[in-house]
Amino acid sequence: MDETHISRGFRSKRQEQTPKNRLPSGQYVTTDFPVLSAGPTPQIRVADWTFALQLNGSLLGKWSWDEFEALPQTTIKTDIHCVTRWSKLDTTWQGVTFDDLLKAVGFSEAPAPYIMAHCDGGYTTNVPVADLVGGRGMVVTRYEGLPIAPAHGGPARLLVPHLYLWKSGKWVRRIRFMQKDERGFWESLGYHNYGDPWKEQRYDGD
Ligand SMILES: Nc1nc2c(c(=O)[nH]1)N[C@H]1C(S)=C(S)[C@@H](COP(=O)(O)O)O[C@H]1N2
Ligand SMILES: [Mo]
Repeated sequence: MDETHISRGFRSKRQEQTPKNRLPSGQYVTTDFPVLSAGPTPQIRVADWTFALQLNGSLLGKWSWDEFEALPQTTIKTDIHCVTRWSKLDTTWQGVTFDDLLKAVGFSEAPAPYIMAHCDGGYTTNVPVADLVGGRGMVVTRYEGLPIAPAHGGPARLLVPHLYLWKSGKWVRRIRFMQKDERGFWESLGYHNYGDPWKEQRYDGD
């Protein structure tokens, strides 16, 4: 049996076996990893990379690459869902949970109910803190055990897998706490403010 035959058989079998309750409505399963970026891929050297947590213009914490790598590491396997309708099952990511970031700056709970993620290139996205705590959000630095490719957000991206993937800002450099919710890049351009794939919250008003 040739390899193409095996992999094709494997793929269709796998799609058949995808439980309905694992795929939000309007989504299909893909085995490749499309790249969706609103602008060019920035080339970021880890030697120049820093990551910061901010509140009202003041710095809560800032890490160099080596300092960030020394934070507690968590690995998760999760499905991801893009608003353009592809879903990818069982992706494995490693990085630092939002909970561990808070702990690292001495907070037992978040100082405000919303955050804006600020990314290299100017992309922004807003997320409620409730969707990041309890292990639900991370800043990840490895995909399938390897450094994340630049096109997919390397060296570090936000990962909020239970929301549409536009919330998972690539090249994240700064998370800013906000007392009042503000809209990020796509949220200001007609996409849903929250983006729950299980409720098909694709566009404003869904
Ligand atoms: N900085 C940044 N992050 C981003 C984007 C972007 O354009 N810039 N696109 C978002 C969108 S719309 C999606 S669907 C995912 C795509 O991630 P991927 O390219 O790794 O598949 O990244 C999100 N994060
Ligand atoms: Mo997207």
